[in-house]
Amino acid sequence: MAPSEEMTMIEIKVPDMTCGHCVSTITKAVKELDASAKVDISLAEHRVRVEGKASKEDLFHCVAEAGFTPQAV
Ligand SMILES: [Cu+2]
Repeated sequence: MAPSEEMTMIEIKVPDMTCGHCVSTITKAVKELDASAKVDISLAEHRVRVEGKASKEDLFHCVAEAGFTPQAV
């Protein structure tokens, strides 16, 4: 198999993400962590889905640093 960059899909819950401003803050924070990440957020479900190279631990840390409370799904 040819070597390739590993992309993983990580899903977390962020209950204190409550408006469009929170969504843009989190999106920006994740993009700073991994510029190539695909970020898909459902505000209604308080769900953040990230497809990229960051680990779940990195993502939790990043969302917490942005001022939110990440939770495992
Ligand atoms: Cu908000």
